[in-house]
Amino acid sequence: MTTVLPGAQDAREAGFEQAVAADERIEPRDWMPDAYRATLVRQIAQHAHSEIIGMQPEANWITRAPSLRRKAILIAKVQDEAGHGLYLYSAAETLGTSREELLDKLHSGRQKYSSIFNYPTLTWADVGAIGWLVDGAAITNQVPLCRCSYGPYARAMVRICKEESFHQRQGYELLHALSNGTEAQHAMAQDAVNRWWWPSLMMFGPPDDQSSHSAQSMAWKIKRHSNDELRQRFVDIAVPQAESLGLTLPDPQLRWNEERGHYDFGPIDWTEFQQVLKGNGPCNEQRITQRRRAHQEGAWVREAAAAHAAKHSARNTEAAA
Ligand code: BYC
Repeated sequence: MTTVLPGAQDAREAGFEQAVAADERIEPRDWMPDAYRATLVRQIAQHAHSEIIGMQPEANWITRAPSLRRKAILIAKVQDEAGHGLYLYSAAETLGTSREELLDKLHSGRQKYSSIFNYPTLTWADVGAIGWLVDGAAITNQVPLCRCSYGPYARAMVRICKEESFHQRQGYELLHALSNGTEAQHAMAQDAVNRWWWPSLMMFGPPDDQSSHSAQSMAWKIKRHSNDELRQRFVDIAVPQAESLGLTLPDPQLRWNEERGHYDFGPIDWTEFQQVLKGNGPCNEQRITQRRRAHQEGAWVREAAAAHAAKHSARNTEAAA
């Protein structure tokens, strides 16, 4: 048992607070408060789960992509999301948890994933709307996480953001092609934007006055901006982009507010958000069932990889001896 000398705990806590205040990174070996660790595990795990569950709605269109070029791009994008999940599970593991434990919590409903992935992808244009709006919202939320106080999470976010930015552009380009195509293609793009706009705004989390974790997470510099600030930033970016796409956003109250220097927008249906979080969204059941099945069917791959690694490690030990 480690004996903590009187005052040592206070000194470690003060060191942590000083490092955060000075914008230094907290690294896995550094002392950190239990609640800071728990908050990071919760957020990083939820983020990792979102990446791998997020593969499902888009993978739905791989076999039906309209051209070889579009198919290759979509396969690469879905594969990138799996990669993001891996970086994030690795970052969470540096906090003393394991990937098995986190996946178990996802599969048993004890940890969440983003609300956005509980909506269906009904047409090919949804692939474009996800890229433009969902990845666009993700980047707006995630770029500040590159400056998060926890080193491994911040570093994982740098690469993720670079890839998300490419994803956002492919979505924009796809929608641009549809919007400027035939009348039916334009209508398909507009319908997808109508369905994805409001759920994308919900991705930023509840309004600030209902966000249970924001104040503490901002004090610890895990989060750098509040949910409402980032949501507003996203709206301000999306409105002119929609105009140049030739598409409208489904909000009659959307208008530029000269005084605030921002776009005003209509009320978000937070009842719908809460319902999706409770498991009652259009696709919650389908997503988690598919995730559990994929995990079960992948058991032999994990076993084979572990056996391969054990064989190599034994060979290396033998060679070293
Ligand atoms: N969905 O106190 P709050 C992506 C929960 S993008 C579900 O504000 P916090 C991708 C929240 O967990 C998506 N749950 O929380 C893109 C908390 O519940 P618990 C993933 C949500 O953590 C394209 C409660 O509501 N991005 O991966 O301070 C393709 C109160 O909220 C949501 C990230 O995860 C939601 N939308 O702020 C593929 C980014 N919003 O835990 C993949 C990292 C809130 O107390 N995460 N809740 O039971 C964050 O930045 C923050 O965690 C959030 C929420 C802004 C999302």
